[in-house]
Amino acid sequence: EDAVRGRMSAEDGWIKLGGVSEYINKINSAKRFIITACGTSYHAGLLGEYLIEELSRVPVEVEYASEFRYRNPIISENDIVIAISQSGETADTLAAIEIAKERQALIYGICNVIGSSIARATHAGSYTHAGPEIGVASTKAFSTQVVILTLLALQIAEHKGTITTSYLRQVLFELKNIPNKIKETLKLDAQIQEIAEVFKDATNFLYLGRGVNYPVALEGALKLKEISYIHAEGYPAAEMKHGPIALIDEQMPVVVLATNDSAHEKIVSNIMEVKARSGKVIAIVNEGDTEIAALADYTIAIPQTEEILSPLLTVVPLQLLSYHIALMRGTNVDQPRNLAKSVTV
Ligand code: F1P
Repeated sequence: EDAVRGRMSAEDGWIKLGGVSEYINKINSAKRFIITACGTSYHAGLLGEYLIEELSRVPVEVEYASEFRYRNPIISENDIVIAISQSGETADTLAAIEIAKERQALIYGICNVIGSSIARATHAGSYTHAGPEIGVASTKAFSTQVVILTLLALQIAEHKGTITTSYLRQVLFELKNIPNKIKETLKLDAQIQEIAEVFKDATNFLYLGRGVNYPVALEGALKLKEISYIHAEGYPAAEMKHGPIALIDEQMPVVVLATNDSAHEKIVSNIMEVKARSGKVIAIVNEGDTEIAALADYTIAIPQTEEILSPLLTVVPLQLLSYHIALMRGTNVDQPRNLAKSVTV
């Protein structure tokens, strides 16, 4: 709510991100964005690519900062580099910023911790105001990073005229409903706990998503790995047939993000492919989607929303699923082994 409050008004379609006014013309007229981050923040960045390209038609590249920093990336002074970090202290992301700065790009930071090293190293940016992340694994930071990237994409799109005013108003209006819809989604906790009980001893999980829900599939898999130490992979649903399908048998739980209206039929056929190989499907669907509910072994029905905003809801059941499985396996969900809150080396 904080990330939205004070920065937009659904009534008049006006959007203003905090901390960007000085550079607003440069941001609105950027020829290319390069997004760099690590872990969960990288997944938010990948979603940022889908949002910015879809809405504003400006090209976006996304790369792990841990790779970007060690190669010789092509960056020019006309690029805007968006660096995303919850802690604001991740060494790889800081190093990537330094490279981009040497090449005279404008650096836009999206950080949660006020006054952090990354926040200080950037030229402009927005704080996520997610509040302290108590656990090591990022959760609410992801949601707020996505809100900022959505507002940024809408702002550029409005400036470029690539979306209509009525569409802009519709999305902003719905964005204000998202906190309540997240509260509704959190009420599914008991049902998700029951599903966790069924799959807590699984040794592998597959997560599938399309479009804006592909980065959410990656994030769901990462959360499971981070806190319950189960091997999990996220894939674009359509990529399954190019390899991972070989892994599917009755031992393989497959979490399918199935809320995208624009790809409903294709998601149905992905689920049928999994079922034909005896995989166990846990589908995240829109309330009222009886077609997918009839195919899946387990269905988690969440409130309907605008497709581009759906990751703000679909990520929640995946976080809860990882949380309950981790608790049942007796791992420390706040302080997982081998993980640090800020990876400063
Ligand atoms: C990046 C990150 C987190 C992850 C873990 C290790 O941190 O990969 O996403 O959950 O805490 O670090 P940050 O740059 O977003 O602070």
